[in-house]
Amino acid sequence: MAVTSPPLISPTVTLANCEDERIHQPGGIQPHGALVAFAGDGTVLSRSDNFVAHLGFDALPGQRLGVGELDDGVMQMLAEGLAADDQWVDSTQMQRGDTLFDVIGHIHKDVLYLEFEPRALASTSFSQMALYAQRIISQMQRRHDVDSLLARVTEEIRHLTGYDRVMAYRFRADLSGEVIAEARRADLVSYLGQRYPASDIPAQARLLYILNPIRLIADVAYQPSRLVPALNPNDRQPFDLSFSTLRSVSPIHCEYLTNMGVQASMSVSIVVEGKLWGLFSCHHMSPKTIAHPLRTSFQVISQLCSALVERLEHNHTTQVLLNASLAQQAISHAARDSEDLLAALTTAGSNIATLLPCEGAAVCLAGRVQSINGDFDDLARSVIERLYADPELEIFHTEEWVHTDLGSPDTQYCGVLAIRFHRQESGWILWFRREEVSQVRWAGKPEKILKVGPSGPRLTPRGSFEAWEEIVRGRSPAWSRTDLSIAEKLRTELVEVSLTRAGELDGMRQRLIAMLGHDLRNPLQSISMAAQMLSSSETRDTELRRRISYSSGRMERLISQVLEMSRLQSGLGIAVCRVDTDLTALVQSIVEETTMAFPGLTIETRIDADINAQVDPDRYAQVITNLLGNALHHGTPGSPVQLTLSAAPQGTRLAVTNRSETLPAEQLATLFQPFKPHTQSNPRNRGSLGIGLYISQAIAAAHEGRIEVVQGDGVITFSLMVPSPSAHLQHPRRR
Ligand code: BLA
Repeated sequence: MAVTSPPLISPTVTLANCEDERIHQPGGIQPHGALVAFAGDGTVLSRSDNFVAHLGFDALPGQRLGVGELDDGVMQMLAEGLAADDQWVDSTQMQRGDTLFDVIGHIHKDVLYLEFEPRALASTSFSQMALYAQRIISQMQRRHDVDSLLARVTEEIRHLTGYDRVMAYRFRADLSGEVIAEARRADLVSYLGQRYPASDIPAQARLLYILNPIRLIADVAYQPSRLVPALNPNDRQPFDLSFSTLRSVSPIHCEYLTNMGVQASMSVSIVVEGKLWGLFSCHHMSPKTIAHPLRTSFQVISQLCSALVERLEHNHTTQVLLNASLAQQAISHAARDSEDLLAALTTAGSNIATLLPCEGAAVCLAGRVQSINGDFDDLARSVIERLYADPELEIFHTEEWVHTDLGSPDTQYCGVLAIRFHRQESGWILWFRREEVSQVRWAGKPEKILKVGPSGPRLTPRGSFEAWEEIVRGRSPAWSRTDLSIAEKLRTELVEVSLTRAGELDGMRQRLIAMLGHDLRNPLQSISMAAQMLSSSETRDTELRRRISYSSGRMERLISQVLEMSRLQSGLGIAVCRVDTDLTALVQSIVEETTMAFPGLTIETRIDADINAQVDPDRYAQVITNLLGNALHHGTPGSPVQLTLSAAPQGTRLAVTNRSETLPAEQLATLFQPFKPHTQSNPRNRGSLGIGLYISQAIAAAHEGRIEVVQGDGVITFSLMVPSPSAHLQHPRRR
């Protein structure tokens, strides 16, 4: 049956289907050798149309080849192959007339292929070559870094093979690549350091180069020899030449090489951890092949090189991970032992900014932000605000964070790596990297040109490879896989620390409630007895009345604080009902009430007139009472307390200032935490639970505001900031 041959390549290769070119089924081979394909029973399925020209006899489909045609060695190799499985590869030599052929056999998808390559005349003595290869190999093992290893190997490969230019080419994360080592003929311009776009080696080619690490183009101007017949009669498919050494290569790639001024090429893959890490690319300015044994040596060198690169990279990663793990252990210890997680993570020495290469970092927890090595508060808040939207997100990284509203462009931090370690308390760690302006030397402007040719529109390789410089802005150095795994490890660790702490806190709460139940019973009983006495005696004992109302009021506050605390810790949050409130009047009335309740206390006020705001008046009052109460209990006795209320377009600010001893940093850091150990030690505040500020901060947060504390010059100021509902918020909302 007549079979029409498929075209040697797909008829059109366009922008869209460039990666679809079936380079493993080109329908033909390069003509510097000949190919014959056999079925499992030893009969010929197909052969290249130059077979007779090379071998002097034909291999007719359906027939077997005999001893008159192939010599004994090849016949024996063929017989062994036909008896073997799919993994079979072998090679031998055959003399026919004046020509010595390398005969290379392999099986792929049930087809046995024999390829005949005439040996170029002036090939070096192979024993000499073997010695040489051995020398290269022993030299390679002495290299301790990837760059110097590849520099050495490219030199040696050029020596071994005689190509005009030998390059080591490494793929980057975006699959563009870079020439990282080069050995070349003195008169050629250097390509070292040049960048080539990913599309220069399309995906299907990269995939094929992992399977078959070696390919050779003897002369880019070749006319392919077709396989006849073109389809395998057994499955009606074109022959799969993935492992053929003579495979006809993509004409687009030949055009590419021609544009580069190259006439012959060879490349050998560098495969690391199963991935195409890079390749050795060899160019020759005139047609060139190298003999099969030499190619095999090159392949062995390249395989060894791959193994060494893998080992060197692995050693490097191991060292980095080991250092990080020591630093991380120190951080975790500090986090476990400290009362204040935020402080533990940001304290100088072993802090999280030392864990990864970065310019600075920030830790956020429960609405507080602590920056390291700079001021990242606003940036951290804006990042979290955006990440917050995705509840599943646990780790995030980018090299191109865009934040036009923050900072001037020259201090831009484009690199952000963030981990979420505490869901309920919105606990995040962020690392920042500054923009790295890089100059990329592309080999020619990396654009593909769509040309309409005889076979329709298709993508063409660029016509010029003259260096074309691009300034890349707005990107930081990339976060490596190692960086990400260090961050992820810390995240897991901190999630665990947070859970343990939550468990401890829960235990503490249980104990507290038990204690309260016990401790409140006695005063309650005595109050009720006193009240009974009062009513029975009908004495107008004002002192007794005042005591009763003071004690019961305090107990009421304690009880409601405990209830609120328990609500907060169960994640129920603080309920607020915001209404239009005359804040000026509200604050004034609370100041008056407090002054009456504590006659010894002087409150100096500066309350701006006519301030209205959307707040929950009861909750707002609760915060003021708490702040004034703190000033009374912790301030220098007898000194006045200042209270100011002011408004700005962004919102309102209420500040309470009192004289006080300077609080140590550790105490300052834990002020807003519940159950602070130092609360109990203050004789003027005995019986306080130390949860007032914790609740006040939660109330502020429920108003989308916050309480801030500053101290200095013997005074301490707590400010309650409540933003106007329209003001832009730069921090995440608590849920
Ligand atoms: C193949 N492209 C290749 C190969 C290399 C490169 C090394 C392997 C074949 C060989 O050994 O020659 C690219 N060669 C380079 C680069 C350097 C080099 C980057 O020396 C740098 C120094 N190429 C294009 C376009 C397309 C394209 C536009 O520029 C497709 C539309 C395709 N390149 C392409 C294809 C192959 C290829 C299809 C596979 C060739 C084959 O194996 O059949």
